[in-house]
Amino acid sequence: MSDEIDLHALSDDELIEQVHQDLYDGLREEVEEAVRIFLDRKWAPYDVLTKALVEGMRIVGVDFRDGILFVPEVLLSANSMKAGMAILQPLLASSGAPRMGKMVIGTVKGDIHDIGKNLVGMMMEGAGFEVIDIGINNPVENYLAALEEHRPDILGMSALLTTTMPYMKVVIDAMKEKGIRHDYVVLVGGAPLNQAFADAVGADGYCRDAAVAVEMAKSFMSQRQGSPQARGDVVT
Ligand code: B1M
Repeated sequence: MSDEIDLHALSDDELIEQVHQDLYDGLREEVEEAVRIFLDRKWAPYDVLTKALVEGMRIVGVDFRDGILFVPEVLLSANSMKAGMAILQPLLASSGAPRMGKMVIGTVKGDIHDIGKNLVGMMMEGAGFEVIDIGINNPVENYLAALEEHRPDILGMSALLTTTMPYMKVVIDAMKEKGIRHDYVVLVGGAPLNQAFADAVGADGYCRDAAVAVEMAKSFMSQRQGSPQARGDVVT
């Protein structure tokens, strides 16, 4: 039982193992305490995020897949993960990086998974992007409205289910129909996606994880800044 363990007394490696266990058991307060201990030990927030929280959730995912864990248990794990992420969020988001651009991001219709999307948002903010998060379960109308309202450089879409990922094409096709597809860089991500899928739906890039999303967004922004559109030239 985790409440019999003094988390402060554990070595770094033991504490990592313990966070994985506490995430698995959905013990929110213990996860929060461990995150604070790592920060007190001068761990980089990104390392706490990836080695403790993301890896812990990966383990939960394996047992969810194998029918060992069920939705109510996984929800507790997810909430514990979110609580840990909330502590890291201001640290990851306030890197003091120069303003890079703007991104609208949301999870597609039918899909309520948001941990990965939130993580991408945090990392993008940390890299200097302004992020407008439109949440989960977004129909195409929400994406189009957010693009019109916020005029971002990048649209990010997240999907975690094989049944919801095809909806990304619905959004991209709607952008084409409105003649606005090329006004935005479209980046997609989520566990079941891959590069071939991103190509097939007409996205500009597939992001395996949040770090790739940041790198890709930066690279597209530097291409855009050198483009005729960015310089205000007339494009024929
Ligand atoms: Co669900 N779930 N879930 N789930 N869930 C998966 C996705 C699943 C793979 C589990 C499994 O079977 N192994 C499986 C999908 C199978 C499939 O489609 N092939 C599944 C299922 C089946 C379901 C339900 C249908 C279960 C049911 O009801 N019977 C149901 C569907 C609900 C719905 O959406 N309509 C469901 C529900 C849930 C919970 C509510 C319990 C909970 C979500 C809580 C929440 O998000 N608030 C949940 C969870 C937690 C998971 C797993 C275990 C973990 C997902 C996660 O948060 N990972 C997941 C297993 C798995 O993925 N292996 C699973 C951690 C996160 C950091 O990673 O989200 O991959 P990830 O994000 C990464 C990258 O993918 C990428 O960067 C992120 C950070 O590095 N990325 C982007 C993601 N989005 C991006 C967007 C970008 C760029 C990069 O834009 C630019």
